[in-house]
Amino acid sequence: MPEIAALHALEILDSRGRPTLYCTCTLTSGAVGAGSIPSGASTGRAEAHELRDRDPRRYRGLGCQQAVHNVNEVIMPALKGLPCADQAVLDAALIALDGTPNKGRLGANALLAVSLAFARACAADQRQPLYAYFSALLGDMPRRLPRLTVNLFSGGKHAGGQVAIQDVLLVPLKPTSIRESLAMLYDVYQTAAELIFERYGMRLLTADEGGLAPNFPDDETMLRDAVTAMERAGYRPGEDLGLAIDVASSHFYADGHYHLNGQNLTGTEMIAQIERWTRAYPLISVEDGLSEEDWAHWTQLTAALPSRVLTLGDDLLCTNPERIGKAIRLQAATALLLKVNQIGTFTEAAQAARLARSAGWQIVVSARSGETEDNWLADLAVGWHGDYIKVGSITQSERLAKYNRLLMIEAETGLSIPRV
Ligand code: 2PG
Ligand code: MG
Repeated sequence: MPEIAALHALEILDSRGRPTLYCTCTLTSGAVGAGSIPSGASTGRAEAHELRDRDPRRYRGLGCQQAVHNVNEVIMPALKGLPCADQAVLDAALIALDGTPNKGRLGANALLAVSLAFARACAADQRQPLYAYFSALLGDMPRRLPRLTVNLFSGGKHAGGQVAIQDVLLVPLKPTSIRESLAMLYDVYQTAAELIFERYGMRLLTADEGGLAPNFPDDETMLRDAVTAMERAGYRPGEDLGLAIDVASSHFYADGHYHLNGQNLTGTEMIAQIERWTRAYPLISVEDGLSEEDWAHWTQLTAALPSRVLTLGDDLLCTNPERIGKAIRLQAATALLLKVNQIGTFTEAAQAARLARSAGWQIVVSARSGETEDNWLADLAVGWHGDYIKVGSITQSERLAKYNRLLMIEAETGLSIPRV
């Protein structure tokens, strides 16, 4: 049974230059694991608490020194020597030590950094790849590779709000390998960059996750330009490639209305708008089409969308088993966006994944807009048989680290992406 010999956290910087945590875990067997954790910008209100120092003189309040202190001075002494039969025992100890419903005392960032470093140390101890360790947490074996969903255009909180919709993503439908998917995506991304230069005079300047972010005149133009880029690159929209959108509408919802392109839409009007988009464009998934507390309309949206289109909950669900349970009861979604740092430990995220599967939902394993060069998300998506993975654009090393890891897993396992 592994025992923790040492835990050590360090404040490092993420892809936006903001502090985050890197943590190392050493087991008494000598096995060592380490990892770093991401951070969101368009966060859901129900997310577990990310502990920041709030000292405006340092990193504008975003420092993580307190969270580092919590790992090194609170969690380490409490867990040192604790026999950890498995991930569930470790995570339960972390949750008990924190003692709050939202990880508000020690910080979800402190807890997840430890949960991740321990997972890597156990995988090393058992001499297995991280994806195999993750799949064992679900009592399963890796079976498939996830389909890629890759940011093409960005707006909202990831691009200074020039349009309301946060992300338009490309989804390769034909390829059954990561290798072919990436080659296709590169083609379309570069074609789109040329198109954007031609139409908006904007060079290849990118948003937080590498999406192109010109001054689109309105939201729908993002969808239209995405289809044009696909066609110009020689692909058939809806056959070779589809589209996904992260509407992130909690962030433009106020006073019971959706403030989209100068209009004030009611929930019913917003649903009609989205439904129209799904008919006009090759959409396969709509994430956060409605605000995080607009539960009644979510049920109507799920009923209104054609079955080929996922009603995907991010801010709505926050990878939180209680909220997922409620959404299942209300038939308010058909897919879970899984972000481990929204809940804080791998054990709770696994519970969220199991629950989603039990309802027949699909799972999209997702990165955050603030990422590091760590690549554990690729292992997680394979280990938990994510139907999709969402990492950002095909640019910037913190994104490519995950695609490159998927390429390595693909070569090592011979697994493929199931045909649509
Ligand atoms: C999202 C994510 C990733 P953030 O909204 O789905 O795109 O953004 O990490 O900023 O919450
Ligand atoms: Mg989202």
